[in-house]
Amino acid sequence: MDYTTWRHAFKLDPAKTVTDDELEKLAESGTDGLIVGGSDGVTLDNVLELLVRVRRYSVPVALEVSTVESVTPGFDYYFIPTVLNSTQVEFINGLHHAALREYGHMMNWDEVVAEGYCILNPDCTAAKMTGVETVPDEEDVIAYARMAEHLFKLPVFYMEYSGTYGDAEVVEAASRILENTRLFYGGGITNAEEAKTMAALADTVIIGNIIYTDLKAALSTVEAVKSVSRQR
Ligand code: 1GP
Repeated sequence: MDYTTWRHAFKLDPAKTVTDDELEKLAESGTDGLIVGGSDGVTLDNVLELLVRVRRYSVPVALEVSTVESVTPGFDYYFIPTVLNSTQVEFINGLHHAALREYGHMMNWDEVVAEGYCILNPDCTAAKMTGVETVPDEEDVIAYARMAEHLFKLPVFYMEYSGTYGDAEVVEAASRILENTRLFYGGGITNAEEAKTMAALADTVIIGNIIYTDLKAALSTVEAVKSVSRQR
C-alpha cells in the first residue's frame, strides 16, 4: 500500500523491546504501515533485527533514517527527515549532503520520501539533538507549512510533538495550508479519542510511545483513525 494512502502508522523504535506476540498484534492490527525509527540508540544491528521480524507480515514498512550507518536495503520506503526548524545545518541538509556524496549513485529514488519536520515539543530527544530552541507558534507553523508545500514542494510535512499531545488549533492551521504536501501528525496519542481528533486534521497519524506502555490502547487507535476522514 502506497504511503500516500496511509491514514495510520505505528512507529517502532529499534532501541525498545517488543515481543513477537506484540509485534504480530501491531502488524496485523489493520494499520497501514510500520515506521522503524527513533532518535536515540538506533544501530544497524537493532534495525536489521526489527526488519527481519516485521518482514513476516505483509504490512508495508518504512525506515525513518536518523543515522546513515543504520540504513540497510529491505524496506519499502526510506523516510528522510529534514528538520525545518532546526538551528543546525547538519539536520536541515548537512547529513543529507554527506549521505548523497557517498551513496547518491546507488539510491532508488522511488523508495525515498523527504519529510519536512517541524518539531513542536522542545523537550523531546529529537528537539535536543537537532538544536530546536524555541517552540514554533501558530504563525511559525503556518510559515513552515507554506515552506513545505510551496517553496520546497516536499511530499510530507511532519508535525512532531513526540511525547506530548499537540495543540489541535495549531495542527488545524497547518492542515488548512497543506494540499499537495501530506500532513503527518505524531505525538502523545494515548487513546482512541485523541487519535480521532488528529485524524480529522492530518493525512497520517503516527502512534509511538503508547505501544510500549499500553498496547491495548495503541491498538485501539487503528479503528479510531480509520473511522474519521481528514476535514478539508
Ligand atoms: C514520534 O511522532 C512519533 O516520532 C509519535 O510520537 O511517541 O509521542 O506517540 P509518540
